Amino acid sequence: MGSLIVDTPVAIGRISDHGAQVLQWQPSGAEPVIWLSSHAVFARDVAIRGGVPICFPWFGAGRSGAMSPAHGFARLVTWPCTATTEQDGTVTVVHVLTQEQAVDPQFPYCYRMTSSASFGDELTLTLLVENTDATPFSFEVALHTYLAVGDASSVSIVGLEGAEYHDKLLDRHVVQAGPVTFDGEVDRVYSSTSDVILRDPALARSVTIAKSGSASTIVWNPWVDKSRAMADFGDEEWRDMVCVETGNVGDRAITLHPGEAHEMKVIVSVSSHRPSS
Ligand code: TA6
Repeated sequence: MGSLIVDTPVAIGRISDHGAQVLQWQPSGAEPVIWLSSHAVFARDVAIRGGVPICFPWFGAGRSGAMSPAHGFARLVTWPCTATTEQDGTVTVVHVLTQEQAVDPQFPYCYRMTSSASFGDELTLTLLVENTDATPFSFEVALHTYLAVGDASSVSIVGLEGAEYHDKLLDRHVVQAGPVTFDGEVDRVYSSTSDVILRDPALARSVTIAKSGSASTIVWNPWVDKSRAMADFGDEEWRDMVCVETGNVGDRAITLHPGEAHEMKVIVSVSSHRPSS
């Protein structure tokens, strides 16, 4: 399970061939922006807890609720790394996955997924899905981004005001009023194409998640009980992270006809509120 380390004057980063999963990103002068559990397990067929897992071809248990493994197979397999380039301190790493490396009877199609991760003063992740089959297929996809925060109970997310979301805990559809804040477990799928900003007063910074090709934003924090129930998640680590995920899930799933492709992109950037020393 190889991984590539990025260390330039512009940024530090790390990406694993396992799932083509970003594990670390820290632009120069900033605290780490991507969170990785200290209890993460690195093994075949195991999802790495943290970073930016790629969920494909379904999200969670899928629209039927019966799909397994959770969040699909793409994050559980080794993706061939096809290119690594560097320009002015920004390093871009490309991985490609096809049915040659990963196939599942629940998704019996020919496909090509190209993941591009650029580690610079911003983190730019691009996911291109191509239908290389002779028949149409539908899929869900998400970049399940774990953001490092100073204290989840004090962060707020702006940009989702007025958006409808499926509250997975209550199994109800609700309209978001005001910023998203956390005083317990949160697990919501928003129908939104908007960029969002996570405000983190404990780290005196804001993290912007700008996106294209995505109609779903998923927000998750497991809080205390669920953190304690997960073996690969520290009991108190819920305070150190918030997931703001970029995807197309549920009724926003994508259908591609033969030869068609869909691109989803997210650009993560950080701005400090500390008075300049
Ligand atoms: O993105 C939120 C979510 O779907 C939650 O329901 C929770 O299951 C989380 O993903 C983590 O899923 P995982 O399979 O990585 O443990």
